Amino acid sequence: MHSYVEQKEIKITSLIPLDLRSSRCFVYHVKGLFSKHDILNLRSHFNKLTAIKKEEASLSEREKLIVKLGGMDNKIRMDEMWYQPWKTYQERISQLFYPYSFIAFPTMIRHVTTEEQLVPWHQDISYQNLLGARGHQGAITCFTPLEEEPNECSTLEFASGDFSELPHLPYGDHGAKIINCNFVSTQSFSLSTGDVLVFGDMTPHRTIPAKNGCIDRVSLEYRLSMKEDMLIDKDYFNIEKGLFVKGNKQ
Ligand SMILES: O=C(O)CCC(=O)C(=O)O
Ligand SMILES: [Fe+2]
Repeated sequence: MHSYVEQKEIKITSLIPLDLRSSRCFVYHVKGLFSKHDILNLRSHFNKLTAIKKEEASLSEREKLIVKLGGMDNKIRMDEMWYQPWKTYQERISQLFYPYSFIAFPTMIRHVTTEEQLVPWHQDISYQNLLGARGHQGAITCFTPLEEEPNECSTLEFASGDFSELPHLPYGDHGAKIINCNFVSTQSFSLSTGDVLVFGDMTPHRTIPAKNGCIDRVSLEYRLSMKEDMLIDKDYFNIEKGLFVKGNKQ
């Protein structure tokens, strides 16, 4: 039983799998999970894809809301390039995350630019619950900034403690916000390019601006599940094999 949110810095040279199953409330700062080159390459890709603004009218209502919150339209999200960093250190990464081997496809790509887009205190399980039968239980998130200086951009803040599911209410355009968020202690991390934050679906977190007040940030949110939690007919990227697959849960 964990009585606190784990705050551990893990070096990628470790081949010991992260302890991801004993609690759904943890956060790890994994240093150098991805190659800096891959991450900056993805950032250039992002810049190219977003250089031409898409006509709002061609988007579905769901896409419009995602875009309003800083997310990207489906065409950009469907690009398989976003999974490339997982292939470079494939073997050691898949050992580190085992048995979380399936990343939901497509992934969330977020460009936070305004205060309204700062995500309020929440647990990811509450967003998964909003998806009903198409939501995942027990998924873990791998927050990955596509930035050269992540500490000069908005980041995530985490509540310390061991929490079960907390009551949420909708907040502005955001689907869920923890009602009582007077947390006793919180923590944030100093990230370098290629570092990620890995956390459970019960870990309370929110977006905060950088120390210098800057909000602007591009990041990816990979959500990983175990084989038994995959949804039927949903697409995933299998990190052990480096291939896209369909979920086959009955
Ligand atoms: O990118 C952000 O600021 C919020 C991300 C988040 O809540 C998540 O990845 O679960
Ligand atoms: Fe979240």
